[in-house]
Amino acid sequence: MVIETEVLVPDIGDFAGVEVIEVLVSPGQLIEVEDSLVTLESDKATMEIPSPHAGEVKRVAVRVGDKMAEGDLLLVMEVSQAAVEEAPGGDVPAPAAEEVEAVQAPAPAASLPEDGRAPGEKPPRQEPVLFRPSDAPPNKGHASPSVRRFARELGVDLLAVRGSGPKGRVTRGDVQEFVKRTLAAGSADAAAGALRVAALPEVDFTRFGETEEHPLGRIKRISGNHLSACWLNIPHVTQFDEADITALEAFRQEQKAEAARREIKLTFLPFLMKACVGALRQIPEFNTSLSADGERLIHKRYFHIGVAVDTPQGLVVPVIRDVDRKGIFELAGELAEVSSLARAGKLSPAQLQGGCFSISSLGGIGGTAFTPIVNAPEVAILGVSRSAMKPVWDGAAFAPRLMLPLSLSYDHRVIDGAQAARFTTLLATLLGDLRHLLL
Ligand code: CAO
Repeated sequence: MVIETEVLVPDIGDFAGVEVIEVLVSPGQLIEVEDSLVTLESDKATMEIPSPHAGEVKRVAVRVGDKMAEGDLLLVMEVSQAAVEEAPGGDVPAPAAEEVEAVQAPAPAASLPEDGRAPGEKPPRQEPVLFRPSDAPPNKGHASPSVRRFARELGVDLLAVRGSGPKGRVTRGDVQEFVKRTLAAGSADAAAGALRVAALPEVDFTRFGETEEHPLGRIKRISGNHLSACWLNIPHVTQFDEADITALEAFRQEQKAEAARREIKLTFLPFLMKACVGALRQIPEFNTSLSADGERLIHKRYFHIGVAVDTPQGLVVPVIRDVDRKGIFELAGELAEVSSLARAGKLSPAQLQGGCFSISSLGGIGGTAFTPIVNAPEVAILGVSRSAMKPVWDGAAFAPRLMLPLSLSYDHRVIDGAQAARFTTLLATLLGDLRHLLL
């Protein structure tokens, strides 16, 4: 037989005027024993009032913001008489359909800790947090136990959810909305093939002292985006080595007079470009690009080398074409021309495209090694630092040798570590004795 019964606020300890912060059921809803009906919050604790019966909610007698005490009416339910008889502390109501029996809900786990545990109850198993965007607003993560449980089930970090309830409290709807938004953003990112990366927090530097703001230049903004994309998309490894360029440097010095006659400044870079082409020929994996879907490797039959140029506006990488077909003086002349065009901001888009492999030389400035970022869609880049005279063991004695530090960064999806070590070893051999280029 079905009867109506009242559910009252049970013994909630020495609290009166405890605020209703959530009503978790509505008329017509079918609920089970122990389902949470409302959430009450005192100064010290948040507690949920569980249902003493299974049945249908007929009328809800409270609203958010009401102040409650033990014995106050929460709601009226329609339940089976047998269920009421079995309820703890429940009187047997009269069988009249209209008759309403007051049944106290079982006492809630009084003074629940903020995470919704009953005193003495083991902490809940921590579900992995799946949704925690870095750009989440600062939030204290206040929420009722049922919302906490709900968030835990979905793997949502409450600190990341903006609360729309009173005093910024996170409601069940907030969690649902958050998951919806996160999934939508995630699928948009996935469609765009993007990674979700933590954004850095905005800092008010004026708190620490006087500051001045300048907008980032166009080149810095463009190259910044490109560098970030390369750095995030490519699994980088950097192989370090040293090349003995004692003989090469002597040769360069010998050629300086001829270069001057041609009104060319002969630096070390054209030799390096030639040596790189020699290595690209012998280890062709370095002269490739990975297709956008990552399924195919495109081998190039041409040798265009990008050279990083430091300009007042920022880094640019003009490309010198067909390095394999040009002589050292021609390359030196072209290098001087593109670097001065770059510094004047006058390079054409065509001069910035089509590179197979890049060189970033900081040797004129200093340093012993660095880890350059692969300039996609290329698969490797050579960093060069300042050469230095070092004692090198020749098998019998230490000899003073001019050693050039090499830092080769490569895309590990395309190139294995062994190939990279072979490449720098080969490069060192070629730079050690340019006659090897003829072989
Ligand atoms: N070790 C020792 N000395 C070196 C050297 C090295 N590895 N590389 C260059 N030098 C010397 C040159 O020989 C030259 O000396 P001399 O006048 O006595 O011959 C002097 O340093 C200056 O060279 P340079 O820098 O004018 O010329 P370059 O051909 O070596 O380089 C260019 C040209 C355009 C690459 C360079 O000017 C430049 O812009 N470098 C910076 C690149 C950069 O910013 N890379 C970082 C990018 S972020 O990854």
